[in-house]
Amino acid sequence: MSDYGTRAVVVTYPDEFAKREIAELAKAGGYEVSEVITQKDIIRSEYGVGSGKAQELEGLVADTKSDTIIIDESVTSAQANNLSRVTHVRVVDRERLILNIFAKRAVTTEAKLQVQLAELRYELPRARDSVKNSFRGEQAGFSGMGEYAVDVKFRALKRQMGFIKAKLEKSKTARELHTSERRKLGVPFVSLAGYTSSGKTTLFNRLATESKDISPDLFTTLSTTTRMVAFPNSRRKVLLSDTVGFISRLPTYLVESFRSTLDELRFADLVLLMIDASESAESIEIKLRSCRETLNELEVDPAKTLVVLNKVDLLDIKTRSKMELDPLFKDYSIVKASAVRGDGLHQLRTKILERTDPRKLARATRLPAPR
Ligand SMILES: Nc1nc2c(ncn2[C@@H]2O[C@H](COP(=O)(O)OP(=O)(O)OP(=O)(O)O)[C@@H](O)[C@H]2O)c(=O)[nH]1
Ligand SMILES: [Mg+2]
Repeated sequence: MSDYGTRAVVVTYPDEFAKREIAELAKAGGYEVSEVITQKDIIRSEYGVGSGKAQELEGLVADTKSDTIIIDESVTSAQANNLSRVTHVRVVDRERLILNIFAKRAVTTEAKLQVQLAELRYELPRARDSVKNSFRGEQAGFSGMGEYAVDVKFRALKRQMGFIKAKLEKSKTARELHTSERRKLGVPFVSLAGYTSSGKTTLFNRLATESKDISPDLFTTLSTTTRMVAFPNSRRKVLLSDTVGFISRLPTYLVESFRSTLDELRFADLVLLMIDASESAESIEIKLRSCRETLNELEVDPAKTLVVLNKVDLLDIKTRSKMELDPLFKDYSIVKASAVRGDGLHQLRTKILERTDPRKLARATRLPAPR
């Protein structure tokens, strides 16, 4: 059976942001969403959802002729199997769904390896259950042979992980060499960061005169592209990188698996944090918090960020700014822009030059890092 279904019933938390986001993730995973239902907590022991909800799901799946249930949470394989047994369809959790999207989108060798590593990390804590399942019916208890088989599976997964990590290490070394060569040129590094679909690649294409893929789908970009960017009326240049986007509740191991790609952010002299300003204030707040968390996890110094409030062509920027955006971003240095229409690009270029001025950067590296 393929990993991709066609019609899915989605179970998520009862808030608008969660409902919208999981529906978009499902779409990016190749599913048509037949129904979205909500549940306050999705971490019950037997099925993830409560047993009443599991019964309800059985009927819903049949009525809507769905072949998959997507649970917007990370569940154990035992919970997924239990729910699958009651409802007679495949159960996919949030992490599995994100991994499927990543697997589908990975093009470069490095991205493919990173996805494989993340898959193994996903599987490791579930190995015990999956072995147990394969022993189901063969013996009453789960000891002796069962425990031995778990051990074998664990060791096999660990070995595979070691193998992939070694391969990734090689590409990391090559990348670092490349980076240090570029450092010697004395060209500042600027990296794009932000939530998936905030418009990073659209801005990258504009600034670097490139034509990388953009789309309203989540996780269009999975690998890093770096280009030398020139500025009108200035002899200075910067290296600009576009990379994979963030999402809320991104599992730590996924960030870890993409570490070599995301490390670009840590070494950047300036991080352009893209925000889709056309969304509701509530969404913007959640996404900003989630981006900050991921950047912290990657040890990116907050002082290096410049927020780009993108997609201003879609809103009445004056009213929104005063009422909602300015208070939300009072602690940040911001530029309002439209990567599609071109608004704010002059100001953005000026700020990039200002913030990456070699004299300023040299002074910053002499100062102790802020705590
Ligand atoms: N109206 C409007 N749409 C924009 C703007 N910038 C980007 N978009 C649209 O937003 C969608 C996402 O743009 P991308 O550039 O692919 O976003 P991304 O941040 O690179 O997304 P991932 O690679 O998936 O992380 C596309 O449909 C773009 O056309 C903008 O300034 N205005
Ligand atoms: Mg992109």
